[in-house]
Amino acid sequence: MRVIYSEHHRLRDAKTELYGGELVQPFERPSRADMVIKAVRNFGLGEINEPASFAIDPVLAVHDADFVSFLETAWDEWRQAGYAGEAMATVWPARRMQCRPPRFIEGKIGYYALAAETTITEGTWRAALASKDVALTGARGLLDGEGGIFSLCRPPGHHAARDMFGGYCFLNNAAIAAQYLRDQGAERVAILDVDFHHGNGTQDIFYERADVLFCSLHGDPEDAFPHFLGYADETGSGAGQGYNRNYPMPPGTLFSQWQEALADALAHIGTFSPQYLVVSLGVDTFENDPISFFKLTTPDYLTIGEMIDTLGIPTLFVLEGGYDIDEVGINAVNVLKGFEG
Ligand code: Q9C
Ligand code: ZN
Repeated sequence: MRVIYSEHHRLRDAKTELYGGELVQPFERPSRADMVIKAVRNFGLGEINEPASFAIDPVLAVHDADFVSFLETAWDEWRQAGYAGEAMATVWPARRMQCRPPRFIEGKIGYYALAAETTITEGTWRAALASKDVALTGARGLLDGEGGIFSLCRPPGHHAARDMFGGYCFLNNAAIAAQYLRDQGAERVAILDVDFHHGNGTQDIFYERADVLFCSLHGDPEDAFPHFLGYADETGSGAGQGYNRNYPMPPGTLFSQWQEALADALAHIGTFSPQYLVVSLGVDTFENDPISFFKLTTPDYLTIGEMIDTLGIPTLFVLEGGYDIDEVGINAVNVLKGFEG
């Protein structure tokens, strides 16, 4: 399986994340991608290619233009305001307040942020642009006839909504790739999100659409980030009714239960019969993940890949989360091994 990877991910190297009331070293850090590419090389998964550069159009096909301009200039505006730290949201348009972006960066960042943990730093925008190029280059490969591709995206994307960043995400790589596949002629595309967290951004982008099916397995929002989306009764709206499926699961969930949810999602995807499948591949479902509460083990990831492969659909794997630095590479590559197996 071909792997798309860019060293530009290093430009996203935040020093701070607001966690448990403290500023800590971010869980989403460059060494994650180092471990994944190392595991790819050790296993000999396939050729590793640099991404092509795409125009901004495929980004604007899923994200609002004002949001994209915000991301582009946020760091400069923050610095111009004279702040010493990384750009971080501290105020939001809460209930019964005006929901519109104000002029000053402090308010603007709150308008476009869905959470406070994710800072914007000097290289963040360039890294996010490279990450979506990694996803789009993978999508291009599927269109050219490849059966499976791994886009080693960093920063991740599935929490980024049409007009919101957060949860370590800025541009929704999986959504951008799925929309690109549609725009290049595919009639139906499915997105399977196996990251521990609900893919709220991807759900948001496709919620009213019947041409892109979204299925997400994740920690119950009652207990897990992003807390305010991801319930089982969110099934799509308008034309999209029935084309969104959530599988929230409780703390301590073992692979036996998780696997049943995956089997159900795969059966649903099979019925939908998409031309392409995009997998939001997070491995923060791992038993030793520092911020999550499922109990998957390293060999379980092989089984996940094997199960996805039974669909027989050309598949783009897009890296999302996974924060146990020592195991993130082995676990991610196990899914791909299982798929190729
Ligand atoms: N108590 C991704 O995996 N904070 N994002 C969680 C836990 C945010 C995760 C706090 C987690 C975002 C792509
Ligand atoms: Zn996650």
